[in-house]
Amino acid sequence: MKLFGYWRSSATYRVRMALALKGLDWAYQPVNLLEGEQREPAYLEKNPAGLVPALETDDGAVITQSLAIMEYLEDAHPTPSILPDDLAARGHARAIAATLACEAQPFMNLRIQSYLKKTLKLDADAVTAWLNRWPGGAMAAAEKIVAAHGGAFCIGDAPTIADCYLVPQMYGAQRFGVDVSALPRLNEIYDACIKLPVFEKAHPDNQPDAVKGA
Ligand SMILES: N[C@@H](CCC(=O)N[C@@H](CS)C(=O)NCC(=O)O)C(=O)O
Repeated sequence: MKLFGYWRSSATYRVRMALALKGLDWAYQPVNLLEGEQREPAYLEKNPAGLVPALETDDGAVITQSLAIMEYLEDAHPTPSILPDDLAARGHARAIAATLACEAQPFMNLRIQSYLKKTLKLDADAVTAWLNRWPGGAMAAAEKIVAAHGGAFCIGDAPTIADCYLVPQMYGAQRFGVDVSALPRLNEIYDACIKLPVFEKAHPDNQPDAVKGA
């Protein structure tokens, strides 16, 4: 399997975490977002949306969208599962993943940030307020789901797909100045996850294209 991604991309980080939980080997093909490589014709053939990640399977299929990649990994390699056993808990885990994927992260994406700053000419304070309103609001909703259904991790006492979405979202929130101080459960689980050896290789700083001090 080959993962097309970028070291600091939260969506790529999610997939690296799922691959780690499943103990799968994968090759890495960096796509430099700051150089615009995601918009080059060769990459657009793989992912017409011009976004990372994309996963090329051993059969040569290319799957895009982190949620679809996660479901592919779960179907192709069911054990160990990244979903809870209980059906309602599965639903909650997927709800956290979707809340962060659909309602939080898109507002932090490079092209959206670039539009806010360069086209709409919002200053730094206005951008920070925007980020706290939208991703911050979605993260507050995720906090409530976790408070109702979580344990040592987002759902239950083992990491699931929900944690694969939470950790990169918290990492991105710290980078972009989203105030997460009022989200105690998300902070606890983030701290627990980043200490787990299984996730070490997935961390942005440990990718071959990581830029030190960036
Ligand atoms: N919904 C997509 C989001 C992917 C996404 O937003 N990728 C970002 C990096 S985290 C990207 O490639 N941005 C490039 C750009 O904005 O030009 C997924 O979950 O895979």
